[in-house]
Amino acid sequence: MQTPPQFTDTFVTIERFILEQERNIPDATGVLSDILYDMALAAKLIASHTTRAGLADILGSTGVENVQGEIVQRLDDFAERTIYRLNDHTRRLAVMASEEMEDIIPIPERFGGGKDGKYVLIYDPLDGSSNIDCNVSVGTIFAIYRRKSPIGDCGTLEDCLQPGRNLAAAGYIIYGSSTMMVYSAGQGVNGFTLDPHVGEFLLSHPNIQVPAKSKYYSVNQGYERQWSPGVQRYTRWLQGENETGKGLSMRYIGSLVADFHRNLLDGGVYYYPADIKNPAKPQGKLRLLCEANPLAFLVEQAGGYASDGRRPILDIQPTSLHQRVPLYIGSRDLVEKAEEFIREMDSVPA
Ligand code: P6P
Repeated sequence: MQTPPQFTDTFVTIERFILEQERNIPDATGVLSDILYDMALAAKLIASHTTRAGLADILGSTGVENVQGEIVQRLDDFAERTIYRLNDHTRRLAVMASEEMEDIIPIPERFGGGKDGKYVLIYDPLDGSSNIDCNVSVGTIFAIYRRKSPIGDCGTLEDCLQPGRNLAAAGYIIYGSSTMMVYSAGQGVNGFTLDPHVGEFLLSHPNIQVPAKSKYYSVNQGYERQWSPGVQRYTRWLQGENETGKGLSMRYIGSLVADFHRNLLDGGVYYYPADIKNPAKPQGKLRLLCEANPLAFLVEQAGGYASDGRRPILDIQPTSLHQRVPLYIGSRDLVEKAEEFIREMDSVPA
């Protein structure tokens, strides 16, 4: 019987895989590997709570509003604290930034103040957390850069405001029917599934590539009237108003990591367009630094593409920590088609 494609014939833990990949980098010191190990540990700790959210007294919200104006759920508060506490003392980081925190997160002076940290960690501790109470998959997204400021100084905002092209590594964890960690350090994209009985992430999706044939498009069509004419026409094109007369199925979970993960494995496009009628969301809802950039890095490593509708996400020079950006991400041909319609039909930048 053929081995199912999602399983390999040898058990490779994420720790061993990270170590083997490190051996391919001549001047590697192991610091990036250690950060990736710690993200895998954070994933296990967070997963141990997401699977019990309905039972433990962790369900529901804190009643506190975050910098995005969203009510912080207890679970994303736990995820935030877990990632911070795993990384604040390791002397590997110059500085951190989180979707939940308004400003950069300095490394405490008692742990060196970030002066000897080589890397920068930017993360969304629990994306899609508004879905927690109805048991929909949620996810953690992370991006790792090399610092730009000199060793010996504390990390800075400029260390965080780097284009996605500079990423050293990026990944996400999806807490769903199983817990998976998917990451890339620039040598392709690999997926690891958590075996909760042994507490190990095992390689289950080696060398992920976006399929040539797409199955899905993912967008919240409830906002269709607020999109530009080019995006409205693009959506009809995806539905079958095209030379083939064939359309894609629509799948939209409303949890970015879950929608992205499905399209990465099955082929398709996720998009969150600019909202031309809502001054609160002129650039859409998603954040460049902790959502668009890390996923754009991953999708390009997997043969796909990510755009803001006019240019590659990875080429955008960030100007602020929480800046939002329209996002079109997934199969390259579908994302480039969105750019084509926007270029042809939307005179001003989307
Ligand atoms: P809407 C979740 O809040 C999130 O940031 C993404 O995970 C998700 O794709 C999007 O927002 C859903 O937004 O406006 O469609 O509910």
